[in-house]
Amino acid sequence: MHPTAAVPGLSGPILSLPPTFRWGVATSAYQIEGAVAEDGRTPSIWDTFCRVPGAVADGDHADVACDHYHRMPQDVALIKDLGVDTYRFSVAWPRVQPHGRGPVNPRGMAFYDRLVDELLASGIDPWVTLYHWDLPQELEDAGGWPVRDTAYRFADYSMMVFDALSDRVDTWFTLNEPWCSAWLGYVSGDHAPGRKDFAAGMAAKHHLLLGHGLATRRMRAAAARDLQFGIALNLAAARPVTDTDLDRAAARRADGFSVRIYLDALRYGRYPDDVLADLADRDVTIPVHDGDLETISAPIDVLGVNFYFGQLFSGTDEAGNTTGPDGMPVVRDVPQDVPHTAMGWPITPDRFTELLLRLSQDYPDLPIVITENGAAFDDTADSAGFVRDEGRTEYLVDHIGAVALARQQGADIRGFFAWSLMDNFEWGYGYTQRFGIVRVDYDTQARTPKMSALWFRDTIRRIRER
Ligand code: IFM
Repeated sequence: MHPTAAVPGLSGPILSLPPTFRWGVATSAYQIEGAVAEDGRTPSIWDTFCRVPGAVADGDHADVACDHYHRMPQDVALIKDLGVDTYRFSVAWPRVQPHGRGPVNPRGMAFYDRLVDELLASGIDPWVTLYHWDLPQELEDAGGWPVRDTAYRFADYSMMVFDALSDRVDTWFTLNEPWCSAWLGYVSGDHAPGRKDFAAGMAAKHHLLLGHGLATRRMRAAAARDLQFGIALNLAAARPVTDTDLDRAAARRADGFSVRIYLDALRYGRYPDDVLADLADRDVTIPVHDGDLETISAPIDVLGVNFYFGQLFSGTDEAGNTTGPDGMPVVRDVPQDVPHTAMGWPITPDRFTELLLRLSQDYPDLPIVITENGAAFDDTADSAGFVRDEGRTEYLVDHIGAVALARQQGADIRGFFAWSLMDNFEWGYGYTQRFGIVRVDYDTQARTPKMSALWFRDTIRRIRER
């Protein structure tokens, strides 16, 4: 840790967080591991997508990324130095079950076995995410998430990991941000596998949730001790830009496709009527079989909330049209006059509090953990590699404060995980965006905690000591 960096003090609502509050850092396999062709790993959809010209900024890929696969013990030591109690990582499906079906790959699984042991030996709780977007390419070749069988393949794979690690891992998240897998992967085509097919995206969404339900049921039934199961969702905080009927309808549609289509299914075993009606207007139906929604709504113990920004929606485009080129109602994300991160994302901590309170009201009796929150900024490192990342630090101060405010108003929020432990491969943005609280020098693979990491460490310590 940089010894001399002056970091902002601790004040405001953050001080109300209890000493028992859980603190962690999060990563995902494809974004940090590298070693994409080692020990029997096969290509995932992201390995393939990265080779598509123009798909990823600068033609980047994650063949090496942060080289975490080879530097894992040092990275665990880094996590320990941050003083967090938990590390949330994901398992690479093509590493542990290279063909997406069939037997376990013992060499791939051994990596996660060692990681879990290293974490526990360092006093850090391992929290596993089973799927953070790296579908084995062979399963995509067989149709990917739009195909029902993929849900069953996911449940089998989940059990494989569960059998290997559940003697030591207490908390299991099935999917990370299924909205991204379905929408960015199959509707907009911005993420792997890069398809642009609305109906396929809706089928993918349903099969992702079905896979979650199948895996959750099977893991819970097999659990030999008390474990926690959950899912991590990126939830839009959608508000109309004005109070007109048109803008309110646009916000309702955005909310329906990003929040309620997931949480109504997961909590109440139903898809919202208004979303089904919107889909019917497009001649799209969700391929629901008898019993699917019951499976999807298998009880969970924790909701992971990933939050980055809130949005304002308008029902008219910039020219004033109310229907788009596809003949569908306009749902326009309106630029906001607030500071933005390097991703161009508006900084809206108040919307975080608003979202958390809304979740507690609409989906009560479900403990929440903030499984991701953080920001990319254009970092400048000094000659020692230290980054005085005031913007990121301020972002964390404001967003952890927003969480504390929601808690004070009754939301049951149990922990906060910074995204991300270290700079990493930011999907379509390649290495152009840095989300880490620890800097990675990609030439040398040196890791240097930034000012935000020091602030995070000091905050955790002070809250625990109170
Ligand atoms: O880097 C991603 C992560 O993989 C999923 N949630 C959002 C982060 C920032 O874009």
